[in-house]
Amino acid sequence: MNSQTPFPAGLVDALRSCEHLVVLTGSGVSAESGIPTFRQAQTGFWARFDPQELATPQAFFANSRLVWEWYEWRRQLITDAEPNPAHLALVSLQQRLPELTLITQNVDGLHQLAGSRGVVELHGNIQRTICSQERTVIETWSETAESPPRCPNCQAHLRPDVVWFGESLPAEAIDQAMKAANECDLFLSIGTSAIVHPAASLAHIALRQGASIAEINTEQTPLTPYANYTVLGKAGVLMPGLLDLFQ
Ligand code: BJW
Repeated sequence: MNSQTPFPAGLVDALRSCEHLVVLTGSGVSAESGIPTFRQAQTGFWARFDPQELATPQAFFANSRLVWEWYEWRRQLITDAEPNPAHLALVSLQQRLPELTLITQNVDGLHQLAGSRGVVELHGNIQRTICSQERTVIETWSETAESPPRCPNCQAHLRPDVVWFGESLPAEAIDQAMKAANECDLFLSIGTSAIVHPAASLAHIALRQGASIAEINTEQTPLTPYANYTVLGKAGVLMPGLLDLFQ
């Protein structure tokens, strides 16, 4: 451990010498932008619902209005949010390390807003809307008193273009993510509870092919016992500090 910083010297060396870095982010990376993490207690009216029970096709089928309105509420929080120092540090890291693959489970688009390139979105994007039947992206629709609104082509309900439990991830995104995990020499997991698969399996793919694993989180996770380096703390504080050491 370097006495001046929370970062183990080995992590800084691994970052300096790595040829292909994979970064996997979860909702903790956006916490300091004011967006509640997925499993953190929601606020106000939404505090009474379990997010894990709302983010399912079954919930949408049973109560599409409730699920749509939950996403409307979250979409508004995200629209009002700005990238934080962790998002910005990842942009700078990519400028210094072009062989960086940024994979995110987040649906908030804040990495792209910060300026990260080639972001692999595993769980979709809350700002896109699709037809729940045809699965095509719908740009405009008539606002009526009905919620959710209807697809202008087939009248089915519209839904957010996100991946719910039990649904497949976008094939291109998961293929890209698995390829990167198979080829990287350092895998950095930031702000994810590491419990949702297949995203959580990516670090294990990297581990099996010989990559080092590093983790930044405010808490230990199921990945911690496998990680070569774990740094506990807030991503928005730690990531700029890590970047400073990587000059
Ligand atoms: C900070 C911080 C700060 C806070 N700084 N850190 C294998 C084993 C077991 C189960 C399965 C398996 N394979 C598939 C499954 C089933 C299922 C699954 O994984 N279930 C688990 C719950 C066990 N997976 C699926 O269904 C996936 N589909 C699939 O695999 O298809 C094939 C298949 C189907 C059926 C059966 C088998 C196979 C789809 C998963 C889709 C996940 N979708 C969601 C919702 C997206 C839309 C939305 O946002 O509403 O994605 S669920 C939710 O979890 C969301 C997140 O992206 C994802 C991960 O959550 P995340 O980001 O880690 O958030 P939190 O809140 O959990 O953690 C935040 C972390 O940040 C914490 O650790 C904090 O400590 C930390 N933190 N502040 C740093 N400032």
